[in-house]
Amino acid sequence: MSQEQDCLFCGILAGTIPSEVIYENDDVIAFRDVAPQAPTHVLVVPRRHVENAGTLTEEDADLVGALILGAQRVAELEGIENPDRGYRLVMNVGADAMNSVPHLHLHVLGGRALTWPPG
Ligand code: DGP
Repeated sequence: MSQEQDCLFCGILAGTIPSEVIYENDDVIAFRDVAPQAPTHVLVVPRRHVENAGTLTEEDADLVGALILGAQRVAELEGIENPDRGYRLVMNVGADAMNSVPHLHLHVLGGRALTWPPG
């Protein structure tokens, strides 16, 4: 698993920066966002350092699947998987999207009715 020096989420993955981990497997880790925007706000993060969705290549297709399946698992664990209610998955890419941490992550937001557009 690649680690980048000075990467916040690589630090969380290495255990040197604390976080509230709610799920992990060989490919991804999921922990609560430090500034939650909804009752459930969890970040699903690949163990391998990738900058963002804009830098993914065809070789990363399995990794993208692992992120989505990780998000499904998070939804189940958080009790927000009910398809009549649902939840939101978000990936921010770059400055215009206010992407603040340059290590790929999928936001899982739910537990209340969310507005659209987000702002
Ligand atoms: P983005 O804007 O998509 O790059 O989202 C980055 C998210 O990371 C943001 O919602 C806040 C969260 N975050 C930033 N620093 C920390 C931290 O140290 N711990 C945790 N758990 N989350 C963090």
